[in-house]
Amino acid sequence: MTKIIKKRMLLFWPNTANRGRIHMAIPILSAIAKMNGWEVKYHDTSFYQKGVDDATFWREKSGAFKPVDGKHLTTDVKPASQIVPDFQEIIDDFKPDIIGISGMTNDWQYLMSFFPQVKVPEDTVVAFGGTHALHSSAEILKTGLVDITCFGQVEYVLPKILKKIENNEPLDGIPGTWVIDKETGEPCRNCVSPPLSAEELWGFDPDYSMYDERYYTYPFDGKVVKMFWLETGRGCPFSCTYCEAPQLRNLYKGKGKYVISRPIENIFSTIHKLQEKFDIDVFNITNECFLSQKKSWIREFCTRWGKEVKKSFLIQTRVETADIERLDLLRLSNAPTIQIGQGIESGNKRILDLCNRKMNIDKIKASYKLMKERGFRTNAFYMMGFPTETREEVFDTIELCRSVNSDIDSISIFQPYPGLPLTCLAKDNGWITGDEIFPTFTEGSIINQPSITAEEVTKLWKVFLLYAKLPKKYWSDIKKVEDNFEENQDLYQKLIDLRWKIAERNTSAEDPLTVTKQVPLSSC
Ligand code: B12
Ligand code: SF4
Repeated sequence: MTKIIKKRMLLFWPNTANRGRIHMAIPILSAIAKMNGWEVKYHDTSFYQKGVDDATFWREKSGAFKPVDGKHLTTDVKPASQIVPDFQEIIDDFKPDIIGISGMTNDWQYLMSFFPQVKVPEDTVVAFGGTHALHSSAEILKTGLVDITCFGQVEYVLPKILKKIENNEPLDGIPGTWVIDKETGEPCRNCVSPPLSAEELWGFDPDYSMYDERYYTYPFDGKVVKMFWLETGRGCPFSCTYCEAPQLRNLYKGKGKYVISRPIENIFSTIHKLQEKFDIDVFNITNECFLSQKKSWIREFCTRWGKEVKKSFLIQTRVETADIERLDLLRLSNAPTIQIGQGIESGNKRILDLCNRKMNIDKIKASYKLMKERGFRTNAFYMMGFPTETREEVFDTIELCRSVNSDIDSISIFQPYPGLPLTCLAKDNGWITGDEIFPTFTEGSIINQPSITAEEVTKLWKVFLLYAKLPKKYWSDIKKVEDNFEENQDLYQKLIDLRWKIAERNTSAEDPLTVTKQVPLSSC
């Protein structure tokens, strides 16, 4: 019997964090479905107990984020045992024709801890998309729990999937997807979908109607602010060996442009609608390398921001793009605070080369000096626990972190995600099996290598910022905490408190959210 299609889509995000966040892809998927006449419902696991302290907790505890009074944390959290019954109830009540799930690798692994217990009706399509589908679609389909996966740009793919469901047609043959081949019973990859132009990708406003303030209340510089993630471009022109961005770009190699800036008009149309509803304080801009975009685009974006938005914003970029001319273009935005984050990753030349960073340590130092002189708030991203890395090399990174002295620092433990060049290095040497469950960047290492053990990396991560921020006379105390973390909690807390006292003395008393340090502008 032919199924009667009610055109209902349930979107689901197995969020591994113990807090809400605006997901970049969900509002896009929702808008596309609604534009195609579908009814949409959204559900996620943000407010269920995970049993694991999440990244925000650890970043506060380890001295990376200035502690705030806890108001940003959601207290109304349901027990983990409610995840399956709640999800089941939504499916039974809403009766979706399709369940669309988005996930990175961690999200997928978490999903597998409860999704097999959820009873999905035989005729409901389960679609999975997001980073994990890029390289692991065959494994995903082999679980028998997913009917179709999507890799690359969904803006082309989703309307085609929905149309096939409406017409009760089989889901095979859609570019940008994997399905199980009916004849062989094996996962089958279709060709990549044609790359879309900026106008096609952002030809509509994402749908944020599913979010309440729990999703955008965030700690920022010791305060609680309304922070919203905003996409202003997609793709990165660089090829670091620990990152998936090059894989996405290579997907479209020879077929068209993947590194692409969002049309300015569309960005501001979205911002104005967002401000009417949410009145955001800080925009966290998602663009892998903001200042690598064309100068004319940056100038127009910042000029309009200065006239129409005037709110604080955060960007990420690379050392080689943060030159005086581009930094001064940012000033056109009249933003109270502009935070610039750069991936530094390592203070050791061998490790930087292993990561294919093509970066010079003196230039990194000069770049942070320049950004500070010109009044920007800085964030520096470091990583540790790379394959072949030694303790001495991690200490080169600690020394660089001391001398860069960024306003905030994010230290992450390298995770060997599927398909990355550095993952192959670890696997080829037998330091991972490839079947491990991935911790977050703040939980621990899973690489069992001779140069530094996983346990040593995890212990050193917890005190990295103490080594980097405190005078060296405290290093023997820090080593005590490193060697026996559990039994030295009081000492740890004292050292963390001291870290913030020293930071206060080193920085100005000005409120970074309301005061912009005035710096002379060059000739832009
Ligand atoms: C921005 C970003 C973040 C932001 C997220 C901002 C936000 N509010 O969503 C922040 C900083 C919070 C973040 C956190 C993390 N991130 Co991150 N992040 C990125 C980044 C740079 C861009 C992702 C993005 O939003 N792109 C824009 C959206 C629109 O694109 P998209 O997600 O690819 O979705 C498209 C398609 O995949 C598809 N699609 C997506 N979902 C679905 C679902 C269905 C059903 C369908 C059909 C299609 C579909 O449609 C979308 C539109 O075309 C990527 C690198 C990259 N270039 O992808 C890393 C990346 C995704 N992050 C990564 C990781 C590991 C993390 C962390 C887990 C790190 C950690 N702390 O341990 C955390 C997650 C913490 C958590 N659980 O909340 C890894 C993932 C690796 C992997 N194999 O899983 C990446 C790839 C970076 C890397 N290391 O290479 N991240
Ligand atoms: S510059 Fe950043 S986004 Fe680009 S490849 Fe390197 S780590 Fe990934």
